[in-house]
Amino acid sequence: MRSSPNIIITGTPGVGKTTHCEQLASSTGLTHLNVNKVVKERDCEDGFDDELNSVIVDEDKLLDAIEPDLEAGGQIIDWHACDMFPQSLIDLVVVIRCNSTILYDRLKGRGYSDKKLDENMDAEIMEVLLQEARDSYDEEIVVELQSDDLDQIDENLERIQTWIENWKKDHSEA
Ligand code: DAT
Repeated sequence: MRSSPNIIITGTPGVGKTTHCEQLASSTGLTHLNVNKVVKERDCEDGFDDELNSVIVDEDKLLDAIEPDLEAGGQIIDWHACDMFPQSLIDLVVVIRCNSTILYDRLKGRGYSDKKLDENMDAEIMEVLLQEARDSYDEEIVVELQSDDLDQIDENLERIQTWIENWKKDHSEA
């Protein structure tokens, strides 16, 4: 039994996942599980996609690496995919969304190649991550939150913090 929930914060690159995760971790004491870092540190790479200029992840290795942490609970998973995590270990899935003009500027600012930029813009416009979340988890635990400006970050963090407090109350009474 987990005494603290596991939360996935997912979405297209650039929407604000890491920004949300870092602030949530510092305000709640939960752990920011940055999957990018785990992949590098725990040797979960399975080659490199030259066209997309990004690492290919060995998902089995990644799961093996983080499963004990998920079983312990209190993890905020920061990753641009969500369908690989076992349903039984996930309590909330937050899909962060961003207006496409704003997202374009953020990704351009990161120096993404045109191909990578196009792929990510298409993914956001086609709601790929939202669909993946809805296909992979019960609809009651999937929440879509907008992250175009700083006020929305504050609103989102407040909502998630309240949800965490309620989850902990509900699960301490059992
Ligand atoms: P991700 O982890 O999804 O790739 P990020 O947290 O690194 O995204 O954010 C990308 C950039 O956009 C970063 O410079 C912070 C900025 N940003 C994110 N969410 C924002 C928001 N709601 N308002 C203003 N800037 C935001």
